[in-house]
Amino acid sequence: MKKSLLFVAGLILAISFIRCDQTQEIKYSGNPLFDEPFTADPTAIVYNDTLWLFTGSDEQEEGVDGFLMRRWYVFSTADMVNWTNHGAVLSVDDFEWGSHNAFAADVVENHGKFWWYVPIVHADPAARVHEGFAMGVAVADHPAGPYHDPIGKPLIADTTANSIVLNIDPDVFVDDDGRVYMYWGSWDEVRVVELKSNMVELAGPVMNVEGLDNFFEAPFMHKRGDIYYMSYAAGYPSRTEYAISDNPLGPWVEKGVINDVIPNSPTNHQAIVHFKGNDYFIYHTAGLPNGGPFRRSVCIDKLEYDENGLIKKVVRTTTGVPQIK
Ligand code: FUB
Repeated sequence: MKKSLLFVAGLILAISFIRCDQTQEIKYSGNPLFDEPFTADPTAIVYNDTLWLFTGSDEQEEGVDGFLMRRWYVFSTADMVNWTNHGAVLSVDDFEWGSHNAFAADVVENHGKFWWYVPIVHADPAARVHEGFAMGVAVADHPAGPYHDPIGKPLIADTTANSIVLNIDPDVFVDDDGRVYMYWGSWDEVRVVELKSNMVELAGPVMNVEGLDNFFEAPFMHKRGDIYYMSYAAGYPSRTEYAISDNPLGPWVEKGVINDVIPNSPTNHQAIVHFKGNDYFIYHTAGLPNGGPFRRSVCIDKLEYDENGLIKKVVRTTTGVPQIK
């Protein structure tokens, strides 16, 4: 008994050491945010006066076509200038059912835990009825992890009734009344399903989301006051458009373009976050000197609303956002 306790304690120490070892302080110097690694598909939350940024990782070699994505990173900042890279704390290997393609994910806090929803190609050929992507979840007690898959299976797969051809880009939103919604979509199809409060089970059927004009992929929900904002990649190459509603299930009213198409990258996957009195638009470009459509980098610029609560078009900069004093 004692021996096994010692073994477990040793293991925990070793894991903490590996995690600490990955942690790296970085100074932000404009857009793109980091010189390395290549980061894509950002999402962010605010926790403990800190902005936590979660990204995918573009590992493809220069000049080679196709995504090579196996893991997701965590970064944090208290002032938008001094960042900590907590390392690639989650990978496809953390999901027994998953095989490859660590595409755009989303993290949300609920019940004091951090839930990281990910799309990955299913390892079981029998589960690959369409494009083979499935979406599962990992959970942790802290935004920087460690994360584990609490259920050992995906929540949505090709075999789920009314799922779509390419089940990617999950976006989970916890409303003020505690209800939880998971949106996802690609190739012009958008879906939503309500999740149970335990965050790991579907609470009802998969429903279509209608009314998001030109929808291509990357749905992202945020709420400001009583207005629900659904932003998304529209068309391909994609610009970012958005729609608003007074209900998380719509109907949606189209409100136009937030961000134009980006040079060199047909994707620019956005997230919107409010932090210490400022609103931020987080997205990726291919802006590093050796970047490209499969070697993307996260950028942050200011997001502004007009007096009617409508989002103004983002002005992309290379200088980025100022330090929060
Ligand atoms: O990064 C792979 C895919 O490209 C994402 O899932 C999409 O949102 C697009 O950014």
